[in-house]
Amino acid sequence: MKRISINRIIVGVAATLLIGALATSCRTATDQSGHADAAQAVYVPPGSYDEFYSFMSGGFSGQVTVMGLPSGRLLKTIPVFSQHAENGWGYDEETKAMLNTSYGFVPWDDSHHPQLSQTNGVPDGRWLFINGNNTPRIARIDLKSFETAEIVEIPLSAGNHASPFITENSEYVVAATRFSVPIPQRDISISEYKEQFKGTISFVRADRPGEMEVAFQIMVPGYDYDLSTAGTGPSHGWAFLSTYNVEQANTLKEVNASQRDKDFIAAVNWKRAEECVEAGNFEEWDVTYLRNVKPHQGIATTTTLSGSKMLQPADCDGLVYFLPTPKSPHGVDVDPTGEFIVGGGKLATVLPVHSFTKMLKAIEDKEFEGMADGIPVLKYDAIIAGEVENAGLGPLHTQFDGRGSAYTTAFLSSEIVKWDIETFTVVDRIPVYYSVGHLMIPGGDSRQPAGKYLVALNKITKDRYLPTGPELAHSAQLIDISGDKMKMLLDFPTMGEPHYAQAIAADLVTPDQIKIYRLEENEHPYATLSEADARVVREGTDVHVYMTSIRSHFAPDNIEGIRVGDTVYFHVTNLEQDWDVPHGFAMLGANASELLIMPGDTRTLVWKPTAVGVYPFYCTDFCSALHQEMQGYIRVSDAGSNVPISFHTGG
Ligand SMILES: [Cu+2]
Repeated sequence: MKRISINRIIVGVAATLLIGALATSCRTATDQSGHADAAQAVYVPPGSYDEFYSFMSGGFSGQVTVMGLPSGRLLKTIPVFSQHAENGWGYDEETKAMLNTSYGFVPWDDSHHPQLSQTNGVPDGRWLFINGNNTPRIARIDLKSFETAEIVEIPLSAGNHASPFITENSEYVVAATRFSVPIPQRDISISEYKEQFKGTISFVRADRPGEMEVAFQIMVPGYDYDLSTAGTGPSHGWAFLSTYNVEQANTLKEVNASQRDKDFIAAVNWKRAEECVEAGNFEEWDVTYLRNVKPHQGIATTTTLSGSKMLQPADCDGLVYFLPTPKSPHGVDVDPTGEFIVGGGKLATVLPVHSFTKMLKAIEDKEFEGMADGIPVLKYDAIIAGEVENAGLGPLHTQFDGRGSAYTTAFLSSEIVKWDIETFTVVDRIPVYYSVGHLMIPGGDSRQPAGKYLVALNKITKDRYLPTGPELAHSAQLIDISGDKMKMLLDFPTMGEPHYAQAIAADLVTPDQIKIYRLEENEHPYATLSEADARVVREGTDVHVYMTSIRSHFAPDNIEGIRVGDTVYFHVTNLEQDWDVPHGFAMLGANASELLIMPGDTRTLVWKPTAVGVYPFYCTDFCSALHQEMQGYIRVSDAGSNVPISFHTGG
């Protein structure tokens, strides 16, 4: 095994800093004269569309934001793993169940890695997946409606970071534990980490809408599994996952998990896994986990799924191999040809590029340097295609332009480094502000990168925008990669920490957009499809208000006969059938968000009046010239009152 000496690190650091400094000073001069060109390049005239949709992880907001490229304009926040007051996600009765987990109702999570569905290794614009990092889950967003349609839990996992990375035809989204834990969970001492803690790699069936489930899981050693990517072309059928902490430290990991020169990239042959599952070569684990599904115009439901097919590498030969990779690798990325597997070692001075062809040969020739928990560790020299020197300090993630170049982020030296995939030599570098994590080229992790723009997703903002107190928006930067030299075009703020992003040509998404929900397709059990059907129905202490909204009134609008102690359900159906005419609904004293109801849809707000009086409700979304008149009253009487139910429908 090649050892990286301290001297080599110091030389590498010095060289990188020198080159970085030179690049910075040259770049500053270029930038000053190039501002007009840059402005032209990102200018989208009023009334025009952006060329790309960019889907940005919302980080600790738990959501996804949609931004146009090249403008950097925020187009929409798609709520996923967190309640969202803007449109009632997770507050109204239709979407609450989407946040159900086996840990109960979880109103917040941390979302990291958006991933577009693919066909033949190319993003197809059908769905976007994203992981819930803290409470392990994967969500599927329907790009016809830009709404979260499905969320499935990952059982036997802790910290779903290496997720969700998609296989070439969206067969699976791949996930893995960041934190190894006792599997199954049990009450044992943390000092038993090395012997008892394990990781799992999960393959979640992704190509059947509404039926996402864990197809099988693989028990792996108790390392930290960080990121993953699927093979493509010749390497289709394989998935690659980066690991750190092969030291299996359980305390002070920043020191104790950084001892060894190399950690591993786990290469998983998932076609082989399918064979072992087919042959019954797995353990049936008794677990339960939840799947939540939200139909268009309907109420989200939660289903409890049970059982996991657990594969043990020792019982399924050829399933997993470890590729030694310096040093605490974070990102793992496969190039568009499917041949090269790039590992970004956070503490490494070179960027190792493994060869898939050499990997297969090393497996065939049994070029193993040892075994780890029954998993063969391949010899580094037998699988390495090349090492990129001076690839920046703290290399993390790599994307590709489809023209033979790769782009790697360097966190410590705050730069994007462009290198040639044939020669493994650096050909350009550009500073970014500051401390870049992920980067994204539209299609840059697929077989067909668009190769025009690169977005740097930066961890630290500092002085890039007007100060807003201690808390600053995170920062993305748009870089033109169409020429030989990278060119900085634009800074734009992001919502939450931008862990990763995906982008796709707008033309692939816009033709299928749903503009309204059709009333005749509304099968919501509490829908009111015409004003004539608007009514108030008492069932014991539950009162159901079947309400309609259309410019510019609600039906019914004046409701009496409600009592303290009742639970009132406002089921509001928006009768509009025009694009972009939502109505809102807010009720004085309601201990929930307002509703925002799209044309043809039904949403429900629950209200428990606690005091007698007359309470107004109103439309919260300015919908017409007479929007302010869109209001009504509810009379609440005391618990023993005989005031009968009555209401007006305007007729
Ligand atoms: Cu309105």
